[in-house]
Amino acid sequence: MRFDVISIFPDYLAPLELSLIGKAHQEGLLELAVHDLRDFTTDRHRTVDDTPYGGGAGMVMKPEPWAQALETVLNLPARTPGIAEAGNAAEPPVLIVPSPAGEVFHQSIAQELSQEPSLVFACGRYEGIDERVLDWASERFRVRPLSLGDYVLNGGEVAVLAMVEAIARLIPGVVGNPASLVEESHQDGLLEYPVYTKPAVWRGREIPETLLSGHHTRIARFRRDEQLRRTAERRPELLAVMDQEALDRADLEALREAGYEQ
Ligand code: 6GU
Repeated sequence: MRFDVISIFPDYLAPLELSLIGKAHQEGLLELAVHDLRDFTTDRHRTVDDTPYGGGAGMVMKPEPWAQALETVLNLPARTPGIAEAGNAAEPPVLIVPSPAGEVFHQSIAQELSQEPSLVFACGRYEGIDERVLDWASERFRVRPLSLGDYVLNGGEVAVLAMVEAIARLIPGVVGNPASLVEESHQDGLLEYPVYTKPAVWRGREIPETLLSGHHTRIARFRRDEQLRRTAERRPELLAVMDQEALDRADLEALREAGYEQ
């Protein structure tokens, strides 16, 4: 899978060379290139912004450097062969535009995007990119404006770090133990259960005794109850949208005990 990121702050994306994602890049499990938008300007000052038509505060990103950058990325050599390559070969690549005005990014979107052979990220700064770029790009890419949530960042770079990490870790081989992907928050619509390690008593605090029982069925039930309790307490809206078929009698009992009324 290939990732291309276009930004006026390419150094902002340096953390992608660290940890599991960096290792996956080194090992060739994914291709990653960061492009400086200013390399696609033609004036002496490498200008990427200008004042907004209609007036108002702030600056807007000029369209032409974006078109030059996006055309260049479209013509880059083929990505690393990936699992989804054959199935998606005919489709235009996905262009992700991080924006607080986008659709909210979610584990299911990460899952979907991890199946793509190629993802391009266009990091806007200032008040945003001239809207005509998105219109022009929609004839060459499948454009996805995506937001991290309902708060405002100064630009798309931090959002791209989060999205690339969420997507890349779903690529087979990037995370060492694939089982650890299955038992995580949001994978089954519930928050994760709490975890403990040695010592069994730490500063006077014990671990839940079920975890010492060696009784796998009871441990699984304990963890499931903790997931339900936490989700009811912290994110009740997740339970409200959950497929009710996914809850058995023991689950409903745990929710009642947690004081969750549906
Ligand atoms: Cl994707 N971009 C910006 N600039 N701000 C955000 C965001 C994205 N998601 C939440 N806030």
